[in-house]
Amino acid sequence: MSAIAYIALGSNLGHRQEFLCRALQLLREQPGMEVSQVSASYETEPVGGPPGQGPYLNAAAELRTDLRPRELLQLLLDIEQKLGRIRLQHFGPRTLDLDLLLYDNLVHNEEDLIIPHPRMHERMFVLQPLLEIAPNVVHPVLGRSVLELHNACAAGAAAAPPAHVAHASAPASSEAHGEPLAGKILAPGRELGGLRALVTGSTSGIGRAIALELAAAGADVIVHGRREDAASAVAAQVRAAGVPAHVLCADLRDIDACRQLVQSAWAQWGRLDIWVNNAGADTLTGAAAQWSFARKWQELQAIDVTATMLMSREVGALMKEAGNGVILNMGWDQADTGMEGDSGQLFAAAKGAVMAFTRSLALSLSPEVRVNCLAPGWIRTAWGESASEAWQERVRRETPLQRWGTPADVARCARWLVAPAASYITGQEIRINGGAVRG
Ligand code: PH2
Ligand code: MG
Ligand code: MG
Repeated sequence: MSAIAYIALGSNLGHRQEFLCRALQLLREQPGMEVSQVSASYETEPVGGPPGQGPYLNAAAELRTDLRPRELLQLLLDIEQKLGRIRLQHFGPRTLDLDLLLYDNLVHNEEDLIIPHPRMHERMFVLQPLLEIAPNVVHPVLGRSVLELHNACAAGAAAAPPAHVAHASAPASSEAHGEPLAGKILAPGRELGGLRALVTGSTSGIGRAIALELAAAGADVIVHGRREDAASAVAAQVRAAGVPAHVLCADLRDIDACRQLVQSAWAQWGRLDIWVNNAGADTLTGAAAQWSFARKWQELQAIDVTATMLMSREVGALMKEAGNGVILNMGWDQADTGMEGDSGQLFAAAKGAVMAFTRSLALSLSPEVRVNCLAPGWIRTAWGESASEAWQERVRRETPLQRWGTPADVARCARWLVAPAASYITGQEIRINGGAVRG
């Protein structure tokens, strides 16, 4: 018979998110174990331990398991060992800490295994992530829900310690017990903290907005473009958000360059969690506006379609093997309904292919990797800036929200779709078009 257990994950050494992801992956590989929910990761202030240690990344997970409590504890210890945690110093910095918080309604009190975890109710770094996945679960000793415990802890009114642990040996630490806001959340808006992302075509427009939005959410970002100078300027803006950035240049019309980009990006940080296929051919502005229909199509097919497919497959296979990842593609809101004129024909063919590809790739890469597609409508980028008054009028007329979209409108949606908050969303298209309903 399967039990529901909740665990806390923490890391404050090395690439913290990677340790949390790898621990979850090892749990998923365990027979008789399902990792049924995972919270976002929270950057938290270290509680106790030696001075000068860096902030923790904390998360919580829900497990459905056939393992008995002791077997589960042993598995958690084995995974900590495997991922290199060395218990040198009590409460000292660690690459990975896995704590068993709750196991059904079990109350268990032995020196080396206390359930519920004796300090869970006084630690924001446990309660905040747990709140996301188990707000209504009741603490079997305190008789209060996780939501109630969280609110009490946030208000600084830590609940009385559970009766069954009152006599348990206290940890030899400098931690002040019952200290309000123990392990407070340092950066609540950084739901992508520790995740590594690459955004193709992120030197301008929608791609740049997405790169900066992911950085604002805490992700490390690789900026890709064709030109080093433009990419470096965006990378500097990414770093200004307080996260690492890197630049990779590649001409995506070259299929070898596509593969090379994925491999270099993966090697850069040892893995990638988020890949955004934003790059697209601009056939509307500059010299390209005068190209023949056939030449425009060649360019769109190479960059929007072929590069997206090849890179998604390449990075998707690596992500699937690593056990997690998110891919986001760029479609177009009028691909399904059609739009008159050369551009309508060209974009419908290119972006319709990307949207159809997205659905099949999502099926191929499930359940480890999520694949979705944004379908922007009239977004004011380079072309929108210079479009004629007639176009400006048409955009207003066609758009219930009566304005152009902005790159930031698209980027905010991208930020949500790649985050753990969207963990049940795959194979979907989201139109970001101010409400236009066509067809
Ligand atoms: N774990 C500890 C000690 N202190 N502080 C934070 N913020 N997060 C933790 O996971 C943590 C801690 C001992 O396990
Ligand atoms: Mg701990
Ligand atoms: Mg522990």
